[in-house]
Amino acid sequence: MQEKILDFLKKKQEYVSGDYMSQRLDISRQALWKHIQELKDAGYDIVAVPHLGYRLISSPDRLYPAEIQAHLRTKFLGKKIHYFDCVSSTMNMAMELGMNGAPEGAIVVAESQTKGRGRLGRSWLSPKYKGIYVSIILRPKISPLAAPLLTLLAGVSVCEAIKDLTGIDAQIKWPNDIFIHNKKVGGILTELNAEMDVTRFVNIGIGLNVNHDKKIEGLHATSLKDQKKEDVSRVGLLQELLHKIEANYLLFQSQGSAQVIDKWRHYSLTLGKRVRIAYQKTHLEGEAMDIDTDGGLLIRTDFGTVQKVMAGDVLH
Ligand code: BT5
Repeated sequence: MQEKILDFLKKKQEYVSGDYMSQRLDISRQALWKHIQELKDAGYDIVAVPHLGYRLISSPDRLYPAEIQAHLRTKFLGKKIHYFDCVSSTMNMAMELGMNGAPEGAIVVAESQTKGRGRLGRSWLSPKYKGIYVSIILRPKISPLAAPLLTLLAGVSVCEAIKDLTGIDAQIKWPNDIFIHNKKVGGILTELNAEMDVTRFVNIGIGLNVNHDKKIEGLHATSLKDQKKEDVSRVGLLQELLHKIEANYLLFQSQGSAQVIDKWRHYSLTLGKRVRIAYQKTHLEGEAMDIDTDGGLLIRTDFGTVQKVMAGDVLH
């Protein structure tokens, strides 16, 4: 009901009479008033003037499903949104939903996380109403070995969405870090549920610093606001991000990984650099030459050999 009321108010952008809305929605004036109060509590600035009715002054920058879906240009991504004000980790929720048969394209969005996580048990700082913390459930018909490609696909989509919405050039540090001017602005965590050579579902978790103020708890990090010197619409960014991920995913499914990898090369911060890669207890040094068709990073070592790494932390 509240979505319908918002619809009326957003379409008109001026006063809408209470009588008109209650008639059209087939509810009493009192029920309408109650819904309006609830919308105000949720952060919508709505004024009421006798004889004129209600008018929406502004909407909060909250990642409410109705706000995200209002102008969402996707076919299936984000059609089902699980929204939380606070959650341990959107990855935990997505894993549970995936196990319980959630459809492809369902997403979990949170305004904050108490146990947001990165790779290898590292944590992801997720202050309230500042960032985007989202997990996307996909059910691709791919071998589990191809799952790293989805991390690259998500990275490309994040850079494209940031560029389109803010004009800022972001780059990807292999495999999953998003950087702006050499500071980390976002990260991607891909988790897989698979059996032998069958992928059941893949959860892509994306964390992005959007309206964080300059200092992010001593990390060498940045946010879009820090870069742009103004607030960025989290709703707008998430809509754009979902749109890009869906487009790249459809491209990947219909034509394979080549185009996504090409785009990745364009955004890469790693290729051509001398790198040191730490994976478990081993280290490898050399020049980051290219990305292989399966998403692995090809390193030319000092001995002239080429080695492929599929996971690890890169030091440029
Ligand atoms: C990542 O891991 O960068 C993946 C982060 C994925 C977070 C999303 S949020 C939605 C979804 N739900 C989750 O619980 N997770 C996903 P990694 O490459 O391991 O980097 C982790 C490191 O980044 C930490 O050890 C910190 O040094 C740094 N870090 C933590 N929070 C940060 C932040 N907000 N901004 C920049 N750097 C951060």
